[in-house]
Amino acid sequence: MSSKDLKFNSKLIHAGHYNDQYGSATVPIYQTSTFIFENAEHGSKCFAGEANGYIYTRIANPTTRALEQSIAELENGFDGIATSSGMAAVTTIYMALLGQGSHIVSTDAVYGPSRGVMEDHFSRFGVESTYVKTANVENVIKAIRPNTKLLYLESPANPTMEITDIKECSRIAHEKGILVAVDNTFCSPYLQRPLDLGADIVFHSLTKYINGHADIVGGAIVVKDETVYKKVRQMMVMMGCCMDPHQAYMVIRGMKTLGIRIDRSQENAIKIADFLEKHPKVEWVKYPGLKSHPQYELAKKQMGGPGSMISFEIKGGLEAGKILMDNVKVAILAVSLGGVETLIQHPASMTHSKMPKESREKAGITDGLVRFSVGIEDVEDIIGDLEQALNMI
Ligand code: LCS
Repeated sequence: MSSKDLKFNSKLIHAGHYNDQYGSATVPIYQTSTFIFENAEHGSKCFAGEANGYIYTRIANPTTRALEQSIAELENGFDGIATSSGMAAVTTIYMALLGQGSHIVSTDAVYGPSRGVMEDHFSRFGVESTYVKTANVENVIKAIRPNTKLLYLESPANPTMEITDIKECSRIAHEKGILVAVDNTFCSPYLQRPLDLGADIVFHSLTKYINGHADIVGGAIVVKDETVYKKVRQMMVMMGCCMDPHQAYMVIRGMKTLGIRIDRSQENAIKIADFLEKHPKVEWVKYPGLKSHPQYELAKKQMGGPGSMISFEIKGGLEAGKILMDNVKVAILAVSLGGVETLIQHPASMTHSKMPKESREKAGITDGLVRFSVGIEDVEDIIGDLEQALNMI
């Protein structure tokens, strides 16, 4: 039976399996930089693409290929490309699809550096960019120019939790011949599959849910169409931001439990969001599973579940937020997200601190916003921890 016929959790276990000569039950780590050719003729044929065979690990490696193929299968794409980090995935997409005189339209509240590298660096090479609230489709329509080549969406957005209608945005972009790329880091393919909704490219910081154990950084891109895939893959190889085989092994291992980890952290997050929303010291909570979320209905339609990322603000703004962050004992005060451990951080002074204050405020990243990545601990412990820290305010 092909793993393509299996359901999602079974695919996590069986997709992309590499059959080695010893019958290894797991994907072996091919920790090599280069591969031996059978003879000179075989070497030249490998380079010409006329023979099967690995050449050099920056180009491809069996361990990394196993990961790429399994993520491609989970996202229902043509094929995958693993990268050294999530940011390497982001910059590879920009480099492959944009150039001097071209324009990108993007969600304003994206992960800080995904926007920073465009506004501070790609702009030096003549790439134009417009950042809007893509949660309102009208803003996307208005931002499109004749030279727009890419619509870049992050949904839910980091850290505002705003949701963009991927299906409708893809329809609009395709009418104008614009490609659509979606950062699916907050959901993973377990909760959202952008290619099925019409997007052309989906990508991840594997550092987060897919690996899930806060022990590696990594990225992946999955492309729907073969021609675009080849363009993006070639760019990754040229930029040299390949994933190391050991890193790929760690992700393959972590990924097996993606479904059960998300089920558990999401179950916790639903209870925590409810607790926070009812707490007298909390000003507001943004969580796609709460009826108060502005795109609650869209989230229900587009995502398989609300996930386990929560943003909230304490009454008293940043000063009160700092007391909370300094007093939690179960939650860890650290950036990153999507791991088995609960993390708390402050975007305005941490992950999004390089973003100009004005852009931050326009994007809804207020100084008082606290971001909470819910882990798989016992929910009573996380709520008890929040309760005692909130009592310190
Ligand atoms: N996309 C999203 C949505 C992210 O949250 C991150 C990292 C990246 C891309 C980049 O991935 P990386 O290169 O770090 O693997 N987000 C982080 C965050 O919110 N806190 O620390 C890193």
